[in-house]
Amino acid sequence: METSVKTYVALTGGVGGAKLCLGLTSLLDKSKVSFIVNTGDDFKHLGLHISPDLDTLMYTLSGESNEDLGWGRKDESWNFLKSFSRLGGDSWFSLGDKDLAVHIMRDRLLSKGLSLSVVTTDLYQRFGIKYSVLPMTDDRVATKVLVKGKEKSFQEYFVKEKCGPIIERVVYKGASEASPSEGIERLLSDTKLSGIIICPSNPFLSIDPILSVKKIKEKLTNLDVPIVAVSPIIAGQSVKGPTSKIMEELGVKPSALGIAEHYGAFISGFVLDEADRVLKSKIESLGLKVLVCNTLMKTLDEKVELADNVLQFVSEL
Ligand code: FO1
Repeated sequence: METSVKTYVALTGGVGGAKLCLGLTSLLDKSKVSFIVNTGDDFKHLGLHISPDLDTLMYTLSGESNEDLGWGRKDESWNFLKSFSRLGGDSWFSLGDKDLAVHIMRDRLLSKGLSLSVVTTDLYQRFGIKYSVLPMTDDRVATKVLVKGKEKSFQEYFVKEKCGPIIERVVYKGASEASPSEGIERLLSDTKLSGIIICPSNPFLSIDPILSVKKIKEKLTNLDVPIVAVSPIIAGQSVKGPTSKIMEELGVKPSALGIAEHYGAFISGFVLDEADRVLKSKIESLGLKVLVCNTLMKTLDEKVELADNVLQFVSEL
């Protein structure tokens, strides 16, 4: 496949998205693929700025991710958390010792007045990652869920309450005032840009927060390149996390079809798993081109294979 004069941008958040990003980086060098990452999950904990999705991608691309947990760092120790908890400290959000070092470093850099984009580039370089990875905004956008008419902070719902409460709506606080982070305009104005890949991340918790930044959505909508989304749902089940549960609660079909309908005309192509082949014609009837392939990325080979299939699909649109 000819990719020498083409560049791609992937939108991602969470572990499923990071897996496809790893596949993409195995095929494309740093001049050909860049990443825009959800920061709606960011919050302050123990006085530190935590950016879960930026860190999940950073740990994944650097081979540092804790694959058992799906977040945090491999070979982690928990001395801080245990000692802190013994002193009566808050321990519902588990900060490992190695992970904590990253949050402290991020916080120190941010407190010097540097933007989240600059700090992210700095941290990624310290992890040996040369790819361009941009938080969706340098402003504060906070994902909140509405439970019994009341807004709840995302991490409280997701981690403390293990996604138990039934949610009525998801809102992105601050989105209307937020601007795209430094660098996004340049990335999306690249004349070599040949496709946008929406990773198999939760649309409501990971992708919509990115699209809630008006200028990002506008810019993407007006681009003349294919936008392809990969389903995070296989056979009606989330590969990881609460996507299908949330979809049901929000009145959206918990299936690849529901995901395709959700993105609708914003995308031009949709990738779904072999297990969902029966949905192909229904999704095509939405006016989308459809690729059916294996989307379950258990091994590195499967991540690379899916990335390759997606790039091929984009080039044919
Ligand atoms: N997820 C959990 O389910 N439990 C945790 O204790 C937890 C700690 C944690 C610490 C740092 C970090 O960057 C992420 C962490 N996550 C934890 C994951 C995270 O809250 C969510 O998976 C994402 O926000 C959803 O993409």
